[in-house]
Amino acid sequence: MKITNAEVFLTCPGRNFVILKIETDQGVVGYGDGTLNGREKPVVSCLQDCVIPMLIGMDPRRIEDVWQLLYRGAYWRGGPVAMSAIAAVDLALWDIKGKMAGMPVYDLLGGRSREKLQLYGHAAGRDIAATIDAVSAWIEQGYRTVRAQTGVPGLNTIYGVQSSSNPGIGSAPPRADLPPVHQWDSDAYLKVVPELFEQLALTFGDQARFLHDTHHRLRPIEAARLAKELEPFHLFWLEDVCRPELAERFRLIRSASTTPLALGEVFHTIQECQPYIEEGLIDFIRVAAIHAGGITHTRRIIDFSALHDVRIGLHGPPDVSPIGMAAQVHLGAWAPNFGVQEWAVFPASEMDDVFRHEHWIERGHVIPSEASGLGVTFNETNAKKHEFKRSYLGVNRLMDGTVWNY
Ligand code: KDG
Ligand code: MG
Repeated sequence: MKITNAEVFLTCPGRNFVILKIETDQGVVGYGDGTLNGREKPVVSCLQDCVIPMLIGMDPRRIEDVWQLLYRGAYWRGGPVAMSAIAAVDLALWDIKGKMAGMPVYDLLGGRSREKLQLYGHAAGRDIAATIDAVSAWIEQGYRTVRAQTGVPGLNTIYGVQSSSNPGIGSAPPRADLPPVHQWDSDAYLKVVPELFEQLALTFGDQARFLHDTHHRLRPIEAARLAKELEPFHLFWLEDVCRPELAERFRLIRSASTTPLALGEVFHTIQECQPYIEEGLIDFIRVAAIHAGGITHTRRIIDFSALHDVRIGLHGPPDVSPIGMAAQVHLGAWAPNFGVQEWAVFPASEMDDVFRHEHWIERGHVIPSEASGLGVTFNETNAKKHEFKRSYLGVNRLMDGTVWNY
């Protein structure tokens, strides 16, 4: 069996996505996702200029060999662009294998460990009262795990708030084609977050467990203080309290409290995850299959995490396409150490013209389907109608103008 052709689709049905199609001489076709938010075109180039020429003529059944060739055989290993490109190939090959076997991918991984996967949704508001309203809406839909973010007095913009329930709070870019600029002040933030979770605990009691994403903005000593102050509210997790480059600085945060910690959405390899998992510095690993080398490599990270009693909460923002999300549904259906799955609600109705998935959502859970492969159909004709629009993640600046972690 041979790969005969591969084609990249850069489509924007409301958001930009990089989708790879792999064709075979037996007529079976697979689709993968290699979307890298704000850096989509470098992945397209990596696929078209470096990866696809190597794939043609290879046996698509040899997923491991293809993976090793693209990773180990490249000399320049790792990094977001290459690992997203490898992920696109890997997902397409698992899709092909599943379609050939007439089985869903989770069956190829070892079968389902559960009937349904618990999801969490994003609740956000300009202030605490608005966040409480947004949380209520999720609980009414049956969600029992909800991410809660709130506006911070004194800051006109903050991560996580502008993109969901309160579009008005987001910042305008200096020019429409440049990244939006956000403000950051750790003191103001640290004042409001414990207040948010106190109010949530008073309002909702045991009806839901809450998560919160600091998006890498605190210093370790500030992060330790936050984790400690949130301890009484028993969060499901506190996410990305600091940039993860220096694992040893997490010891301070870990030793300060029992608030569960999650991190890893910016990791691409098992080696980056290793110190956090091995030393028990986190409770949940957050890699995205489409940024961490696909199903093949993410499965290794999951197995390694299970060995160290770390659960998975794979990254599932709206910049992971329905194909990437389906891959995570299969991984989560199989993983013995599944924790929760982040679930983005895609705002654009054009999304349905392009992607149709077989899994379905019921009362805060995703139910995996029995469809073969990844279980997502991709409408190429419609995808071509939605042209790529350059867009950026935000840029963060301290109140004096200094660039800070986004
Ligand atoms: O592209 C970056 C986003 O995916 C990220 O900002 C979302 O932090 C995020 C999350 O937890 O969903
Ligand atoms: Mg995050």
